[in-house]
Amino acid sequence: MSEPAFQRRGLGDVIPAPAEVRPDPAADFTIGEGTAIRTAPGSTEARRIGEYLAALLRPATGYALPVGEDSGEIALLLDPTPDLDADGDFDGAPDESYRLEVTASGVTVWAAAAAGLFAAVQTLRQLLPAAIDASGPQQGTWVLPGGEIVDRPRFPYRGAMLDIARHFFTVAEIKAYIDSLVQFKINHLHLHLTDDQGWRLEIDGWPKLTEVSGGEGTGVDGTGPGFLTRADYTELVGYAAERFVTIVPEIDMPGHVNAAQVAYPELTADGVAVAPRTDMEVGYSSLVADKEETYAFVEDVVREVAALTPGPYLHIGGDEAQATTAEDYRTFIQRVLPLVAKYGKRVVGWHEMAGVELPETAIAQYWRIEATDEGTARAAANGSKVIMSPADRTYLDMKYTPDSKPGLDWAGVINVERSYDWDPADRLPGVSEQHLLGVEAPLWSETLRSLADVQTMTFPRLPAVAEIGWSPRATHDWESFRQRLAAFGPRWRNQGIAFHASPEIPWT
Ligand code: TNX
Repeated sequence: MSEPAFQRRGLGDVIPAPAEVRPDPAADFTIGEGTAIRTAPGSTEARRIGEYLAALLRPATGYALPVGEDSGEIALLLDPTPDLDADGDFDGAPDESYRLEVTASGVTVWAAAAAGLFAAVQTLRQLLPAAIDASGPQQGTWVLPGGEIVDRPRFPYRGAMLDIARHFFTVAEIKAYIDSLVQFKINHLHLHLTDDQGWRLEIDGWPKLTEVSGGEGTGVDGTGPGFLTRADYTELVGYAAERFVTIVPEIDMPGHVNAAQVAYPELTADGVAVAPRTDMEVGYSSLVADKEETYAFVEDVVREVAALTPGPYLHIGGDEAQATTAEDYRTFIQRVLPLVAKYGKRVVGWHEMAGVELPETAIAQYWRIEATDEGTARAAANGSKVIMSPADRTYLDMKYTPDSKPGLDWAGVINVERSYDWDPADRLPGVSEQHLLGVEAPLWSETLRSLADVQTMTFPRLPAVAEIGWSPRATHDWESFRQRLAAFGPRWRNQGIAFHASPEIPWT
């Protein structure tokens, strides 16, 4: 009896679209019983990525897929000589470029750095039939389409954000989220750790932040309790790093601080305790700009978060500070910027922060729906980088349609085409390609209650933002994208990832 054939994939059937694709249908390679994985001699990183690839392929193939340095048809090699990175200048970000060649005798990946091998492995996974993502053995032939891919990212920063303040998600849930994101070459996860309804990271010396404001009854409608211990956070940062994801921690200030003020009344103007809040209102709480207690608190938090975070960034929020006067906002931000620098981190803030003069190392994250923003444009002109997260395109918490659930709709409803059909270099006057660090898709959690909710809002829109961040502009094509996206239906089902079956996509 012959084995049932799986649908053969095309070499370009990948999200994000690779920079260069040269198919050679005469050069298909079939992974078989005896296939082995060979990794760059002497590199523990390459070896680890080889094991990661083997672990992805073993369940569905049922093959042993041994990993070693001596022989193997699938080779993951480090080759520092050819600089595959288009301009090589990525703000010190790791080189994620790679070359992948499939011939009748095997697959070879070359990358200058381990991050590129990891990116190539994500491509390789997508080149196999969807059945590869099944959790148990599948009958069929595992054909990889022949030819060559040369690939590199357009922007060094391609992020997602998860709000664990309005609703807490556990370490296991956040790990699952990371695993779902890296398949689309997302390399930053911004964690919104604090807000009016909850404080989700344990801080040395300030135990009530999490004891009181991370406990039972916190979160929107009181349904999202929980917090990360320092050990939890460290575990997450390590898990992310193994997948070439940088965690960007956010402590939102001077607004969005009700939870902190519930725990520590000395952070309010009159020192009187405030009541916990579980509603969805914004813009009513503020740290006090002219009180020294404020800065003692902020310095302790910044020092601790910086010490726990190996990545270069620390996000200080700065959004929706309607309860802070303009003068106090300026005073506050100008006191906090040097604190972040003192503890060795590069500051990121929502673009309201750009209303204050910033050092050029500071990064502004644009989130609103207006067509212009003076502060962001000025910051860009002064050398600051910008992360593009326009709410009407990238906000994963917006509804897909007026009646879809969960979700909000203040920035409009966002279908897949809307999340795909825009370009970050055209979004704001004064902010063009060279000013951009990249793009990020934030997921706020006011209406989310489970990991399935997180996944449903993320997929299939996150892949659109991921492609905008990675793929060359010249590859941008909605018709091609929706066809490529259609193939993810069975992949997500096999992986147990919930998704919204958007009617725009011709799901297979
Ligand atoms: C605006 S975006 C906020 C958040 C809300 C979100 C809901 C931003 C910087 N602030 O406080 O959760 O809208 O979509």
